[in-house]
Amino acid sequence: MFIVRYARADAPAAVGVVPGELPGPVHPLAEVGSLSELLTLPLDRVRELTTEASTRPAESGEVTLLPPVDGRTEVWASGVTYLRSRDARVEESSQKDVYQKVYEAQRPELFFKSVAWRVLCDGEPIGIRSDSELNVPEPELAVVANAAGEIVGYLVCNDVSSRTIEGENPLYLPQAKVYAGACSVSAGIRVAWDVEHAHELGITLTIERGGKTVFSGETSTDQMQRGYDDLVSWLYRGDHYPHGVVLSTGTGIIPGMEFRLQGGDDVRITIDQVGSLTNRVVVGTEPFARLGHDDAATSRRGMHV
Ligand code: DO4
Ligand code: MG
Repeated sequence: MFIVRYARADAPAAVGVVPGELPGPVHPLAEVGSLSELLTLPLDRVRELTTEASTRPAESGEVTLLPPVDGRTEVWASGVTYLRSRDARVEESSQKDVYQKVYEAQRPELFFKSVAWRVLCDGEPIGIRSDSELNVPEPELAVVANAAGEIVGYLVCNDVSSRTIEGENPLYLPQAKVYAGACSVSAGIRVAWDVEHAHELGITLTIERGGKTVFSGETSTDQMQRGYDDLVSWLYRGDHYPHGVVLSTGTGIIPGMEFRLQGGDDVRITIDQVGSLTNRVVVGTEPFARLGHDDAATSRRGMHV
């Protein structure tokens, strides 16, 4: 089962569940007005409400799936959780030492990634900065935790990043990670109780240019050297997240230094049991100027069901 946020014609965004695979019929979860409200609740209650919702009739008209992050829920990310990520940073950075140290340290690297209203969804464009030459998608499993820090479910996340900017100086990390179009997630939260062996999920990344594959790679979450609950607990040491949080768990696939993501590239990420995420790359801030001006989100080009 997936928990989704969706729009219908002339109606505000609503929360629902898709009992089977995505895209599929959406059953309304009318007890809550937003996903961030759902994430205020304990895991048992979320499970009860979503299971009940799945037995009710589905929406009859066409709906558009929206990014499953809203309100005051923030997106955070962790870094250098896979050996491949450590090695890639050491190669790109002028300050190699910091990446070696953080890979081995008890305290993980955690950074803020996005407010909810800037998050993009399956089918929407993602962005690269016009002042950065070397950019990559970062295919990552994200956990969705509630206010109590319990893992409610999982998303596919693309932590789109500038290697040029972070490589120049690690203090530029926020500019390399937080900019227009840098955060995209799959259209539905796969509920945690449906996912078997969450630490053994296959992840793939494919990048197509003009219909041809220019990069493909794969890994598994079994290559990650930290636990999901551990990452969440480090985040919750520093603050309260009353409307829950999305925490992306780091990338294990990074193309070589010669690879440059370009406008028009199609990036597709899949994670076993969790879903898929496809976005076309655009350059600069202009394509994202609409975000924040359409709060009802009905004009967004997400996935139609
Ligand atoms: O500081 C580096 C960021 C690392 C990252 O985003 C990752 O490993 O996924
Ligand atoms: Mg990352």
